[in-house]
Amino acid sequence: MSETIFALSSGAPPAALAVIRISGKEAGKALSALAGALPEPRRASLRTLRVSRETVLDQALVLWFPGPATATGEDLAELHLHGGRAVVRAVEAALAGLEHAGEGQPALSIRPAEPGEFTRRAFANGRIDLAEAEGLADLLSAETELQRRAAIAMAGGALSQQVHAWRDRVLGASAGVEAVLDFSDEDDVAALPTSFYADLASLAEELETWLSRPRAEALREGLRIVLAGPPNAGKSTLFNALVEDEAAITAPLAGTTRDVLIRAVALDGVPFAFIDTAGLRDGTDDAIEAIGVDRARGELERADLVLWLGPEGEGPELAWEIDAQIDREGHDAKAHARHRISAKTGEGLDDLRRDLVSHGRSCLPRPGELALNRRQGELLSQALTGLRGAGVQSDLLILAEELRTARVAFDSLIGRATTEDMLDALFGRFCIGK
Ligand SMILES: Nc1nc2c(ncn2[C@@H]2O[C@H](COP(=O)(O)OP(=O)(O)OP(=O)(O)O)[C@@H](O)[C@H]2O)c(=O)[nH]1
Ligand SMILES: [Mg+2]
Repeated sequence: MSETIFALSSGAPPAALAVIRISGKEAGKALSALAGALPEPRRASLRTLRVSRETVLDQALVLWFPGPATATGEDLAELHLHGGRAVVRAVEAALAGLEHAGEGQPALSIRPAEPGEFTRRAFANGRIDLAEAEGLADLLSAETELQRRAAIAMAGGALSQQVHAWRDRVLGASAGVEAVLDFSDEDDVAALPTSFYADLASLAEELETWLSRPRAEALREGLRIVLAGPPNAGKSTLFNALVEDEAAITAPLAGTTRDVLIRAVALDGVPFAFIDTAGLRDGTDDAIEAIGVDRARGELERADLVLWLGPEGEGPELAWEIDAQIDREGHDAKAHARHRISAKTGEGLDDLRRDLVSHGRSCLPRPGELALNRRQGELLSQALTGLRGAGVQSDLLILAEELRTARVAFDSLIGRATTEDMLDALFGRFCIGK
């Protein structure tokens, strides 16, 4: 942790500008080794960067942020370079070279940063908590407007504030229990406040509401829409129409699709993952097709929604009944289809898309609404279990223990109690330079 790190924090060169960040105890020394005397803090200054008196690297805007009130909580420097590949490479090489003593320059403890290492330091130094770091990771990978809005709320600490508030309520309840336990040694008969159990119940209800909301993963990965039905139902043709690409092979041959094909598409800013599957049929003597059918069944189980193109009423529960290929002569119409479409002529497709978008909006977090990810959801469930246990407990020692469980879960949620594995997994999601 004591080493100073550096990395390109802007996108891949070439570009107009490239930003290299340097963070750590020796960031100031590294900056002045290249740019001369340290500039005024938090003010952009134009400098000539050099590795030696003769060798000019670039003309750059440099910024100096002395810690600890910085993004990482450490001394931090930024070099805004011309964004050419060779420029970036030369400056990176010069920074890496500072590891060795040079012309009147002692060796520095400096190295290239690992993925997410700047953010990890921000977390280690208490600049952001875990929920905020997760929000930041989502923000950087956000591709749709809905994802961006949810991530920005999380990164801004909205969930963290909520968790702190819940944690304080649990602490208050614990203090009440401790007080009674302390008094019980004396003659005075102490009791829990009259509203004690009602307060716990209302907190538990609040957590339940949060847990019942749509989860962040659906937002991140898109709503899983599986196209299913027997061979030749027209699944791949509809899939291609929905993803607007000839991604899947279609043919009059039954059993054309064997593998599972997934395409992520945003419709009206709502993220979907459309999934084409092998036609469902039993007793095929083609071993590969049989594997495809197994996979298709697996996808049905994981689907958020199934579009059923097979015989009416034979699809999974809650599947949307789709009457496909309605343009075909002698087409046998379904009696109660949610949509009648022809992927060939395009008939009915706009209605289907609109329906998907409005359904998607209803099962994804609403714009700006905080969505829990799996980790956060699990911890909140643990907290809820503790609270529910406490809510029916009259033995004060056990009650205190249940409340402690809830508190520990809240602590883990915001990262007061974490494991290295978990941190590796989270910060590994970031790119280098973040
Ligand atoms: N006229 C008409 N033909 C269609 C339509 N949709 C699909 N087809 C044709 O029906 C045949 C089967 O279509 P696919 O999309 O490959 O069917 P599938 O359900 O993916 O079939 P498998 O992959 O074998 O399970 C192809 O020849 C398509 O061109 C449609 O809306 N109208
Ligand atoms: Mg197919």
